[in-house]
Amino acid sequence: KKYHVAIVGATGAVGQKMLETLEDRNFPIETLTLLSSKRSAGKTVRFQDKEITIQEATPESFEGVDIALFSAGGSISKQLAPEAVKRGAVVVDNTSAYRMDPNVPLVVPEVNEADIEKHQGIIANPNCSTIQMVAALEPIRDAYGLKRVIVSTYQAVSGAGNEASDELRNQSEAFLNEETYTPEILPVKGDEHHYPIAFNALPQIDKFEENGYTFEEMKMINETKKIMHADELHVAATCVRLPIFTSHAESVYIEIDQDDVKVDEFQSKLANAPGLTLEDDPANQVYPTPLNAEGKRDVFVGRIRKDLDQPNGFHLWVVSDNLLKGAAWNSVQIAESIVKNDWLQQK
Ligand code: 11C
Repeated sequence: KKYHVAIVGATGAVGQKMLETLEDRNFPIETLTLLSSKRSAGKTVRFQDKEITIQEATPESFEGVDIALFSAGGSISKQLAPEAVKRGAVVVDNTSAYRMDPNVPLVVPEVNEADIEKHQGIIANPNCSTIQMVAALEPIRDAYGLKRVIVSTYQAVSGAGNEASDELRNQSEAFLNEETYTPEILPVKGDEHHYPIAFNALPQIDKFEENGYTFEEMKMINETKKIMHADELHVAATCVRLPIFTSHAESVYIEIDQDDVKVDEFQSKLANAPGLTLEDDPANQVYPTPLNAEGKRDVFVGRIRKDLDQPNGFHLWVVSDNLLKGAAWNSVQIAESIVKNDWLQQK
């Protein structure tokens, strides 16, 4: 069986990776409809040796669509995802619009694939930095229980879209040429102040909330609890943007429910888990890096150490391509699960 698939936001950083991933995975597509804002409509894109013209997304665009992958910003999802559902499509939404809605499953297939079945038309794809962390935590939680997570992130600019990547490239050139430049996008497009990202580190991703955490940090906290079905888990996050084009890295400190777990046991749980690659051999300087993870679908884990004071504490370093497992690949994985399990209809 083949399906009518639509991508909303086909020209964006994630939309482009969705196209590549559907092609790489040979997803069973009968018809592919590419949708965007009015501004990008009319452009053409190559898919499996065919030129496809991008159309402006309207409610009627979803007539006959089976699966719609949305990645065009929260307001477009709010406006058009219900229209797609009304017309019989299942929506996999890669924005934060519906993630915390109790009627919407928030899914990382390695952690909670079964939640997809309960969908009422929309399934949410989590935030990129959350996805790679929970994929690494799940085998540990499953084996030893999990009490606390404290994460600091080292995030790539492509998380903020193609224009943030352009800003890093242009600023870096200007900086090296000793030319002046005016930051315009980062840390957050539309916020009051902008700071250089080239040769810098910005401890702000998304806007600040009243509690002093940024929205990105609150996404990591709230989404982790929802995906892992663990309201009682303690999670704290500090999210930082670095001058990296692709792949987020994370330093994660965790406390498990057991005191006597050895590092090699812990490593073997991660080495055998789906979607994870263990790269952890300090004697030979083997550990994950963002450049190495780029273009790969797995989540890479290394630098695993026991805390020196806390008997149930471990430190790990988690790296993944933010546009693939963090976005496009996780969405396509959800779509593959829907098709494989025949979960297109709402229960
Ligand atoms: C970033 N994590 O790196 C963000 C991008 O909620 O899907 C992903 C935004 C989201 O800026």
